[in-house]
Amino acid sequence: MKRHKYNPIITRADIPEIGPHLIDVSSVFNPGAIKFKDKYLLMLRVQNRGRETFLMTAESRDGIDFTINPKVVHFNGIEEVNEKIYHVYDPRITHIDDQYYIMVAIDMEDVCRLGLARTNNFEGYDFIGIVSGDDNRNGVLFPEKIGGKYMRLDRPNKSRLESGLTSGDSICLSESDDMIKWNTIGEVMQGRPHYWDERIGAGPPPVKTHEGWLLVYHGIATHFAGNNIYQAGVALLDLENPTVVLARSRYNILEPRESYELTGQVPNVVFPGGMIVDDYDADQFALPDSRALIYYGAADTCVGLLETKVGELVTACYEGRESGR
Ligand code: BMA
Repeated sequence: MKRHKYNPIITRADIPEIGPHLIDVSSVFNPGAIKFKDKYLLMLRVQNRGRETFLMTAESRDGIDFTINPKVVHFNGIEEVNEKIYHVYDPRITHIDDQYYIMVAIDMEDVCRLGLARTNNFEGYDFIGIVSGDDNRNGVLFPEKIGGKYMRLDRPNKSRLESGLTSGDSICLSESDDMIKWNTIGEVMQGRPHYWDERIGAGPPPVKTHEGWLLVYHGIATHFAGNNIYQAGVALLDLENPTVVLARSRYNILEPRESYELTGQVPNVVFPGGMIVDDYDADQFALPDSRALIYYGAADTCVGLLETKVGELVTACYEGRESGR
């Protein structure tokens, strides 16, 4: 994984001022990413000085140099949700057929749920609904149906931490016919106690390769006095049955090391939410030699970019295995 030399590629100074709420904002982080009409598009989580959350988009021709669109994303219909919504954040974008789906975490009273919105132009957005009942986050849709069903990875928040916040240590697979009602099929991966990924959650939506579904995920190492270190790793899931993990990185592929990752609103965080692969074959399998760009939030403060190749990520899944591949 190579950090881009222009990192952090987006900081709060890049956010255009939009009165009255977005003036001299505090932070921009945890973007979703997708290719849209030959452009690289990010959906950014922007936080103002009132600790209020906004989503904004940014576009680029090369995936590196982004221009932020000076308007706030609104999901039409979200106002019909009957409960108080505090924050809509951490968007993950998946292209399925002719639509782009945006899965978000939504903070409500004492609970975080998944919400889903749809667009075909990144100008207007329809809110599809709240799509998880239980306390859940880190939802990502697969880019195609498997066995005739829509599929997603999610991360039920099963443990309540001392801070009162909830978190989780397993990524699950759910299926749906309509993207609204989801049934959990099973557990995909658990956190590995004592190692770098004690608690886990999916990162960007999985990428199809001939070796399996390539999943970049985040892992949290819990340390003394609540110091959590957010890192990134990678795994390969079976193409037909993604509850089966074919390989999983023993080592992280990214950990906080640079000053903008170590210091900020939440120190020691790298949080990948978007991955753009340039080249696919005719059956929509990512090519091993293709460039892969991974966008991540750094310290809940700014946006970083990593560059690698699909094949290198696949290799990282097997690295450190005693018996080799
Ligand atoms: C997670 C999410 C992310 C955030 C991370 C570190 O639980 O809230 O949005 O980046 O914590 O604060």
